[in-house]
Amino acid sequence: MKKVLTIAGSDPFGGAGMQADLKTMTAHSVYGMTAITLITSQNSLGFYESIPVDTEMIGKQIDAIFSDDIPDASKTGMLQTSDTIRMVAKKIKEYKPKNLVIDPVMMSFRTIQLIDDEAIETLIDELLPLADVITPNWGETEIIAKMKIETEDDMLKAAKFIFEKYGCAVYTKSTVQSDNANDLLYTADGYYWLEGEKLNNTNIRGTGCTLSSALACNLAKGMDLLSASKAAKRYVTSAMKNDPKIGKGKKGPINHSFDINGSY
Ligand code: PXL
Repeated sequence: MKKVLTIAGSDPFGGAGMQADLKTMTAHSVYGMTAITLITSQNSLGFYESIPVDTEMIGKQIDAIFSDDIPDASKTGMLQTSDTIRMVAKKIKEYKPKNLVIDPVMMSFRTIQLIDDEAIETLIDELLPLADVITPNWGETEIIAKMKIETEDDMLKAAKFIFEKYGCAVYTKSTVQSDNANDLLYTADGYYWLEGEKLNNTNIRGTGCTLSSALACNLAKGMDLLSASKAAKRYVTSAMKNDPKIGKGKKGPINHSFDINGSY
């Protein structure tokens, strides 16, 4: 069985973070492993509080995994502090994980900053150069490329800048104001538009975590980056369309299990 590791935070409501990652891994029939970086208190109504896991303990979780079995792919999610990011970077340099997907979690949409300015700088400087592929959303792509993005041309310019500066492939997601949901994959072999229809769904919580996890699962299974990206986008789109209607809030979760039968 293929194994996939997520190094990410916990969302008790189960829509985002390592809970979304693990559900995605189960839906992809891979064996999920977790190193938890922070614990949050949140639900579909809001984000209340978060506390980072002790830095040494983050390192020890990663040690426990790699000293026993080697994941076929790994992904990182929310890393809240510079100390956390430095520890994760140190462990990545030590274990050199295959198929490393870095979801540079900094911004919710384009407006809400999830980690402080120092952590953003540390993430960009220390983690991005280690990635095989990164999956920034609109706001994160703007921060990393240090430019405003309004058009598809801007997306392409930003992805090219990031690829050339940090040496990682870039999967960047369409802007909210766009009338489609076309994402862009920029790789050493060229760039590809991954076409998608704009959905009017509001249940979009955890879609970024889910996409980066699905991508890691597909890479673990041996798919090439383009096929893995297309399949990951298809999975997230279907999980959004199958709205499980969980919670009172507007931005509810997606249905990670839409294709799991559940009877044994
Ligand atoms: O979607 C980014 C994200 C990732 N991981 C955790 C989160 C969030 C956003 O709230 O809470 C744990």
